[in-house]
Amino acid sequence: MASEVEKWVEEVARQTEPKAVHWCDGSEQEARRLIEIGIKEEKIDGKPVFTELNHTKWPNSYLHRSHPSDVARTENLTFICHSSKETTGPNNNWMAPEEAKKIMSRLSRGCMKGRTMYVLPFVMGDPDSSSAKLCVQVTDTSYVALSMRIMTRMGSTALNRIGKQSGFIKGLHSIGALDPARRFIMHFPEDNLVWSIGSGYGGNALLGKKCISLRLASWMGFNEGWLAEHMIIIGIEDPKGNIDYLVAALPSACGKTNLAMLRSSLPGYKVWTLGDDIAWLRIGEDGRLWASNPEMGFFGVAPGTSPNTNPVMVETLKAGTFYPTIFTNTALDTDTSEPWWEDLTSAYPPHLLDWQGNKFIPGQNKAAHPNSRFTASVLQCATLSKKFNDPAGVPISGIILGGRRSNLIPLVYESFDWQHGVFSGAMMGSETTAAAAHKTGILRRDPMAMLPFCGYNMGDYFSHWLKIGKKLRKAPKIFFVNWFRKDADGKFLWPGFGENIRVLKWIIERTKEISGAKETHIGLVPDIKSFELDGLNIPKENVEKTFSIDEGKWDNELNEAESFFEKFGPHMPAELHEEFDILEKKLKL
Ligand code: SAT
Ligand code: MN
Repeated sequence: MASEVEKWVEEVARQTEPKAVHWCDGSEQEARRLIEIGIKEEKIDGKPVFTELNHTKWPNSYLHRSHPSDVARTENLTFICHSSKETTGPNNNWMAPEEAKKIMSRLSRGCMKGRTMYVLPFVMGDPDSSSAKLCVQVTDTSYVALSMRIMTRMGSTALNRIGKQSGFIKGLHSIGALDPARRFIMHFPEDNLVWSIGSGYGGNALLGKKCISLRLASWMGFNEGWLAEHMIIIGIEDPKGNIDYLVAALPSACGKTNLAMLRSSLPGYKVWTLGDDIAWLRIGEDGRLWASNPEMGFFGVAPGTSPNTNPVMVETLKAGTFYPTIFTNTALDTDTSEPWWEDLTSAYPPHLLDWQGNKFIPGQNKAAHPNSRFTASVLQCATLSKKFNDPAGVPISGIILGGRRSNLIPLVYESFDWQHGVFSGAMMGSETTAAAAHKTGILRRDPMAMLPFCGYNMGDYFSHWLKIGKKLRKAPKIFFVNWFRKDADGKFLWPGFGENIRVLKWIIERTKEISGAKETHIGLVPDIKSFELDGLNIPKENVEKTFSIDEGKWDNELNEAESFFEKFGPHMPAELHEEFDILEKKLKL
């Protein structure tokens, strides 16, 4: 008898009409074949899917150029299709499930004609962990199939586990006509289904990423008592060899990957990497919060990644072996067949093709697309934590939330308690980046860096955070960071990158109550005496400036937060309104 998966795959094939169906086993041989297909056979918009790069300098790496209209997540075409609009909330685009399915069925009819449908069975999370989720995605492009093999635990092991059971998470993806007018990324939380058509790019197409691990998983977490968050997971080793674990949420393209692989400027301190994008957080039997990364790969922003800003990532990208490394929409050095992007080297190589494959002329445009990406396995990362594959995850001492703010928000501060931390996270704002297709540099509220990824009403999401806090017997402290504060001349006040270890050190010491802090209206900022300044080559006054609170300038922040909170009406927990009133009173005194 056909299993549940086989039946579903058959049904999808009947609808999409591929020329062949290939069940992926995740083997190296299969990956080689996918690459060959992408180089020699499959075409997207008349162009090959992969170009081979210089394997001496960048082993097993390939360049992919996506359609020029398809270079970032498209939030306006992303929908949550729950039967209740109210449950979906004003933070999501909503469509009734029946209507959405009608549209998607129409767009999907025969959409894989002439193409191969790849069936990708995968597990999100360690297969031996009770929190792992079994998933199957179908796709009609070798780029997505190969990328999913890097990004998830994909192949026969997953398929065996899925076996004949029902209840696996389904992802149906087709690049369709690659036409923005016929592009949708639809989520059906009640059916455990993501249906995406018309885009081959990143978060729109690698469905294990934002669609499953955040939008669907956040809803599952709400119902099952855990949290799916847009967070990195890191271990900080001190000179004595103690390791403390932190999670940190930052919006896309705000330095999460750099923080996840930070090379410390302080002697004796080391950062161990467990994840650079997504964390699933559960309450352990010991009453602490435990984190694990459901993914297996990095899908990071290339521009700005350099031997100075993130040497570990550059080394990771050059360590392609069993898993290939894919570059998407970077430039190409035609003399050496190497990938290139802004800041990788200080000068432009003499002969470059830009991200669209045209001759690059400096000064006219960007060589690499600002949201160009790399895809690489975590197993290539020299700083990968030994705990990465621990089914239990790691116990968390502190939660960091942050955004990109040119002014107002201090380099680091600590919330007074869990409820105050959730409130401060709920009113968090960030300037938009190129990770999504919209105008960049606009300030928008982005609570917990989850605005584009919370799969249900964000008012209920805040209540869920409060509830989790009450259940934790030893709740981690909640901190806020902002690496991006500028001075009056528009220059960054804080050097960032490897120096961020000083902020992490203060945070860890605060979780152990061994470093000092000063109380302000918004939270606790470092007491300069307990902040590590040794060897830092910026004046102490500048550091103090990064901690400063301009109490007179918070009017706009309060107004924006107030109207943001209002959107959620009765779903907004009363506790956060109370916190708002307290802060407003303090700031207006
Ligand atoms: O395009 S993705 O959503 O996968 C990456 C990101 O925006 O963080
Ligand atoms: Mn992300």
